[in-house]
Amino acid sequence: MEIRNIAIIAHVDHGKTTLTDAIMRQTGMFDAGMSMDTDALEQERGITIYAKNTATIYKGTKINIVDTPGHADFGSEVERVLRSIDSVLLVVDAQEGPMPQTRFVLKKSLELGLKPIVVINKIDKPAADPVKTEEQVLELFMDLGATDEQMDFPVVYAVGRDGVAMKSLGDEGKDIAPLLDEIISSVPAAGGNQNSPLRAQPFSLAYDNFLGRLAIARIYEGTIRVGQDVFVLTAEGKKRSGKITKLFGFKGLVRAETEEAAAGDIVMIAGLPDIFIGETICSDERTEPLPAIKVDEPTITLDFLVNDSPFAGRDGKFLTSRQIRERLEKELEVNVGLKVDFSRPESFKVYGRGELHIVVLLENMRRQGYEVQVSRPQAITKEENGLKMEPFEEVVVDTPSEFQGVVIEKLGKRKIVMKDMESKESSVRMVFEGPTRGLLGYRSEFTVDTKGEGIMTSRFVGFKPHAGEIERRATGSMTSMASGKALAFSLNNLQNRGTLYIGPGTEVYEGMVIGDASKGDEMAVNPVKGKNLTNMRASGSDENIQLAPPRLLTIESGLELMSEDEYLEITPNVVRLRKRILKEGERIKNKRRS
Ligand SMILES: Nc1nc2c(ncn2[C@@H]2O[C@H](COP(=O)(O)OP(=O)(O)OP(=O)(O)O)[C@@H](O)[C@H]2O)c(=O)[nH]1
Ligand SMILES: [Mg+2]
Repeated sequence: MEIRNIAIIAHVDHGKTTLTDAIMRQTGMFDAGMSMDTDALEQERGITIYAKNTATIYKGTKINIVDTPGHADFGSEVERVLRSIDSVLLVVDAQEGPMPQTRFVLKKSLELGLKPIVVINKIDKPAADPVKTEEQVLELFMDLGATDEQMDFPVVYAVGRDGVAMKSLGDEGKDIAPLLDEIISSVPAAGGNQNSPLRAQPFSLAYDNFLGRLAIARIYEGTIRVGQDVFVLTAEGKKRSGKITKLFGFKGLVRAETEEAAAGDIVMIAGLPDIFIGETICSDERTEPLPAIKVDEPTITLDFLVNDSPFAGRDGKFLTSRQIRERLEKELEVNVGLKVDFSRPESFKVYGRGELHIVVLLENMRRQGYEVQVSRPQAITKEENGLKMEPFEEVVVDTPSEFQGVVIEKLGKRKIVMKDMESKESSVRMVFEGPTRGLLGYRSEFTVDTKGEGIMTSRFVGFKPHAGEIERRATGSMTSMASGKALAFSLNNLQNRGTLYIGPGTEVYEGMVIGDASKGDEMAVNPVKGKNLTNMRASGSDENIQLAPPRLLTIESGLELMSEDEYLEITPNVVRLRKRILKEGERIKNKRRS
């Protein structure tokens, strides 16, 4: 059977998964309601986190599809996938037009010599302008130095949500067939000599409790079989041997066990417990290894510690250092961008590709019953030729024009400078560049400053010379000096002095941070203090107290808000911020000492 290998790429939310789902449904692989976004966290957040493989059969041709995540934190995963397929569907929202991640994934595709199929999607949106979007896409191709052949890309128009695609804008949309036909006719058939010795290369990893680590690999030459003895070659010229114990193809959402697979196909391989991205699996040890696949370096780091707050163990199942260690080791089996330093006994240093990358790991851990506390994320620095280097990001901001000033000012203070600006009617798009360090902790402030109307995306662009000191906004914490249940009476007095993270009835402990102090000073407060009796008679009951809704902490906002001398305590049900040193007296002494 002929094979086509494609990836679906786009900016976040432009409709990749919806389109993939429609293809799978209409080719009989999915029942109604099934989606590629199978992960609980993906469903909750409405975004794709993990690139996923699937396949379908259309008019007698097998189409292997990789649905990729659009969020920039997962961009390196997309890059790896692109190495292993033959064409991409570049999906562009007809209302938003090309966005930063559109540019990034297109650039990578063009560099790899791929010839994309452009899908102008969501043409049903009220302000959709498919013609203009197509022009912008063409400009983007030119900008990125596309070859003449790449510039001559086929275009398909779609309403992915309704499962319809059209070759021309005037056509009646009936089903997704026009897109599938385009894939069959313009994506080159996956080639490779099936009779040559085997050469395959993993581009993604998976894990199975019984089978251990699994490699998702593209077969470039030859045939792979269950029971086959193979060699694994690394780019550095190292060699190991192994045996294939199981093979799976993809079919809708299930993995379909198979005995053998041949050049051109994408399969999941079991039996190679220490296999890694980019290695070459081959049958003849004299084989030339395939060009390595680069795995991007981490950009931020933070410590994972055993939760030692007074409330530790209240709702988690897994608390110990050993349990956390084992969980992290398991994560490393599949999470390619992640690194962990286990060398210190009291805490594990975790390195990741961005805030969301870390948030997803923590969110998954708490759902699985873990408790952990973490330190404030920091950008990684390194030395290069005697120069101190740090990660830089490109930041793209779309905001109503009235907020332009405050955004430029705040980012400027964080050493993030504007490179480009483009005004539209009442909004403006600005492009900035600056250190990741400056961006950490800014997102929630941005949301407030732009009254929730601003959109900010950022993408790692590389390590650059250290940008110098950044003065952090002086936020103080309101820290509880007592333990007990917070009372509306005392919260009422405190809410004028900052933003509270807790509401009445919340149990607090000494050293727990219950809010931020707007004046910027550290405040020790007593949220459990009730009023005395004479007062109560005089001023009526608690019911009269009007409290503003608290700003409940999430893992994301907690990581942003926390200070250097704090930990974020994460349990299955609660996220709390706390001082590293719980007792106020000791904190003050410690501060004096340092
Ligand atoms: N109006 C309209 N909305 C659509 C269409 N296709 C998808 N959507 C909506 O757009 C949102 C994002 O769709 P997804 O398919 O999850 O987008 P995605 O590109 O996979 O997103 P990420 O994987 O997170 O980058 C969802 O709310 C969809 O219902 C469409 O054709 N028209
Ligand atoms: Mg998606």
